[in-house]
Amino acid sequence: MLQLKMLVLFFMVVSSVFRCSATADQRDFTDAFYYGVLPDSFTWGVSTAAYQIEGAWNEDGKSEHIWDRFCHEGGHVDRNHTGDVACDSYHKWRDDITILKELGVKHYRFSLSWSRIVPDPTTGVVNQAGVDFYLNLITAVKQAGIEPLVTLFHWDLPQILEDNGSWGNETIIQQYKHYADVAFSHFGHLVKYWLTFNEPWVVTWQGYGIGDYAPGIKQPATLPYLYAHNIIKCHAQAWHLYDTTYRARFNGMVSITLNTDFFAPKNSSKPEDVEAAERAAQFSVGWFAHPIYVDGDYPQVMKDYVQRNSNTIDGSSRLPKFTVSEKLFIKGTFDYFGLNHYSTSLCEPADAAYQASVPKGYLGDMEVKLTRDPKWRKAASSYLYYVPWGMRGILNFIRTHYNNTPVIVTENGVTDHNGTLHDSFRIDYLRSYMNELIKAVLIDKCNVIGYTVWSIMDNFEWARGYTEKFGLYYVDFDNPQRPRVAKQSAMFYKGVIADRGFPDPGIIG
Ligand code: GBH
Repeated sequence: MLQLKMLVLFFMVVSSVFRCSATADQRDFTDAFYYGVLPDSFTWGVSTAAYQIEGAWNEDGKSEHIWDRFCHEGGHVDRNHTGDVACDSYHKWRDDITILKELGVKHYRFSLSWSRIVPDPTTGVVNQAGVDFYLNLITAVKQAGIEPLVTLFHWDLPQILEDNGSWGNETIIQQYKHYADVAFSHFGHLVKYWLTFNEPWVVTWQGYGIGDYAPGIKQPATLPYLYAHNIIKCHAQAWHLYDTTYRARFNGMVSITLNTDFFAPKNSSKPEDVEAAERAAQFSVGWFAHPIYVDGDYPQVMKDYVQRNSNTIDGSSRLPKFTVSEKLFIKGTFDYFGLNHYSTSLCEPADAAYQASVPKGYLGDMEVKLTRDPKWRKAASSYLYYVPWGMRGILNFIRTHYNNTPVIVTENGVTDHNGTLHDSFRIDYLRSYMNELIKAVLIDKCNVIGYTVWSIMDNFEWARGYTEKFGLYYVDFDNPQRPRVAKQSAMFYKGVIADRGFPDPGIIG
């Protein structure tokens, strides 16, 4: 018995030593609150996306898209909620302008719905009502003194394209380019910041790998890689189109927004954990960022690991290859780096039990066991652990891996279930994440030029319906008027914007 106790004690001591060393370099990212302000040129904003706020799913010539279908099918979304009405921004966009002005933001990020503008991309006919809706919105945003930051594609693929072979059918590249052309030609004179895609990782992995997002397809070994390949080509086409045809006239910036956790080694004194963290990052953000920001091709470690896990008869890899001319075409197709960041994961090499627990394919190919520290605070969303130092970590990752490209954080925010107006946890989250961003800029010299809160108001949170709320403003989804009501966090963020960050209280006034 005594021996057993000694053994237990021994393991406790050993594991506590490991814990200390595990957080050694993470402690660099957890130092005290830092007072500092950002330059006037830094842009502060809020974010939304078409399907999450607009409603009017079948009005004025809009066609059905994959999220309409997914929601209407039933069985995919909590409580079978849909975006049929959502915040009704299609009709109430003037109310959105009112709260944007109230917050004092410098930019407003929203997305265009392909299905409104080109309802049938196989014919390419433009729907004037869809163009007019966005022209009114963009004009009003500009008149309010706010810069629109426009996402071309935030997940709402026209259903007809899904039925036509989805992102696997190469004709989608010309169809996407045509849609981008329509958007640039109609709105380009008013828009300074463009994004081609929101989170291709989520589109391909959650849509076609694990299938918890529309269209709900579960092919984790093949489709994410095949579809990502064409999405990258679509992105490059749109960027070149802007570069050759519109840049001289409009002088805007075109990029893509990538979502990523910060990937930290579980134990930073173990080289294999450090390596696992790098590999996880290359499989996540690097999958898209390496071709676009580095050399036109996937990260070498990703090519190696997918190859060795492919086990194909002919020895080929499940990861497709770019031709030499495609690489040249893709490399450098950016004007800034769009980053959506919410949380952090801990990394170590995958063991057999972990490999057996994940779907064979993308996740298994990575060979990294991803975990969360149980001590971290959790938001209402299952993936959203509150790890402020991860913001500083991921911004430094981008600085060192992508040549300190200018970054706009295009999303960051936190959830609850009830949408309380007294959202002190959201103030705490945003305050500490923004503070880490300010440290990254002022101490580490990361080239961050903008920050955007997800979201200005509670909205349709995809497979979670209206059960998880991210808003700075509360929306009552039982009230047909959908009034927008400021939470405490809205007034907090307004203050941060007015102060340009966190001025040292010693020098206020
Ligand atoms: C963003 O996605 C979206 O752009 C936005 O529309 C959305 O409303 C917002 O964030 C809040 O969710 O490892 O299987 O648990 C966030 C992207 C979604 C990526 C959840 C990670 C968890 C995948 N994240 N996902 S899983």
